[in-house]
Amino acid sequence: MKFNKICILGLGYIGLPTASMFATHGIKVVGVDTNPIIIETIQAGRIHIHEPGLGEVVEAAVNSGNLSVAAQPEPADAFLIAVPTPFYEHDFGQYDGQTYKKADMRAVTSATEAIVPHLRKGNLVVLESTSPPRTTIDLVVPILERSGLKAGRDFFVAYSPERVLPGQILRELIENARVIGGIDPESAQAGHDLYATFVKGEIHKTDATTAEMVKIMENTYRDINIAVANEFSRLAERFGVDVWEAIQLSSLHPRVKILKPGPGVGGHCISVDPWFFVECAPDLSKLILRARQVNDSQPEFVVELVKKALGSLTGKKIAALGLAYKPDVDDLRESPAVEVVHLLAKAGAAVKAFEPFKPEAALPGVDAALTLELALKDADAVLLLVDHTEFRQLSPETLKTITPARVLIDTVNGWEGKDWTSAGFKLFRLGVGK
Ligand code: SAJ
Repeated sequence: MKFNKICILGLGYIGLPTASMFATHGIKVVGVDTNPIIIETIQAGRIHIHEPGLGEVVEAAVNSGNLSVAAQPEPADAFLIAVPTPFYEHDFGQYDGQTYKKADMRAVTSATEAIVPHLRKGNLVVLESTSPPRTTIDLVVPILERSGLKAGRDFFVAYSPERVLPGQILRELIENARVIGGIDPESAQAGHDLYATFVKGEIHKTDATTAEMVKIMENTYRDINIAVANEFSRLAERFGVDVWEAIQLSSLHPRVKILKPGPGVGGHCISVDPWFFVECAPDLSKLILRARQVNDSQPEFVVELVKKALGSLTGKKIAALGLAYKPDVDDLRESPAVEVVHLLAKAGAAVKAFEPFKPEAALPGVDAALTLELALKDADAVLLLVDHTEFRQLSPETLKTITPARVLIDTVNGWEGKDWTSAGFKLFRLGVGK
């Protein structure tokens, strides 16, 4: 199948890079977003997210004349839906005495509805947003059929999960293997033909529900593996062991690769997607639920560590370094670092946070400093929450000159291996009971 024009709904971390990829590979792309600020920003040749190399690609796409942006979709050969699927903040499910989070599918629903008036015979519609199993056939197809056309007979529908890692999106979009699940084999083939425009990795065809499940399985697998690492950090403290050393030694085994403990699991993927299984089949997802609970409670474990390091939290001035959900990104969504800051403040500490990738971020309940120096200037303790390169590279000598604090708490093993003691610091590390 040949595609001359496509419409991409949702210009976030996935939609915008994907739109630019198609546009720089010769396809006319209309990028659609409901947020007028995003539309204005891209029209002005700028971007609203931090992702290495993305600014240049978007600029090239806009300059080529192939990428335009709009508030509403318009007729096209294919429509791609890449809108967020978060969970509800205040609406929970209950199963067997346990609380679980529920997917908020309103953005997928309204993006699909917006396509209906423009849907024509022979079109392809692809859902990319991570979604609970069966969303494509149970939610998307019935909405599209309100057009009077029949899915499978008059138009193609597929699900294709994005699997790119924030920080490496552009490379992974091209190189990663891609899974395309069609509601029938013809739809899978149409999806294959679309992505073959720029994907260099293998493209595997399957059915839509398998493709949905593949995506959630990948992130659930990672979540469970991080949960066990976090549980190991708690056990190591109890047993007087350095978890980082124990992980390194365990990972010498040819079939063992333990992930890293830390302040918890954040972002809009791994901390969200496993809930889609729990919500749809709580009776069958008990390990998955438990792993979510372990990772979600890790910020409390960090607060206990800070309390141990400082004796008490009341009135203590703590400089919290990093608010992003992981190193060297500007994304603060579902960030465990933010949760730690909230919990410390609730426990009576005076926390000044600094996030180098978004110093001006205004988050409720977070007192953010505009510079590292301002965060550190009269601190009692320094708490390393994100392993940003900029923080890892701080030397004891430099830190000594910009803060009076002599207590350091490292939750990400970013400061191991430096001689903090000679510089007069006392270093507490997460998962270290020695
Ligand atoms: N984390 C740990 N320990 C680790 C690894 C990660 O605590 O050893 C934490 C991070 O600090 C962060 C969270 O987990 O808070 C998630 O970070 P991540 O780098 O593991 O993953 P994401 O959320 O940035 O991207 C994931 C990726 N999925 C997998 O690796 C299976 C990516 O390929 C997906 O495309 C993305 O989710 C997504 O969009 O679903």
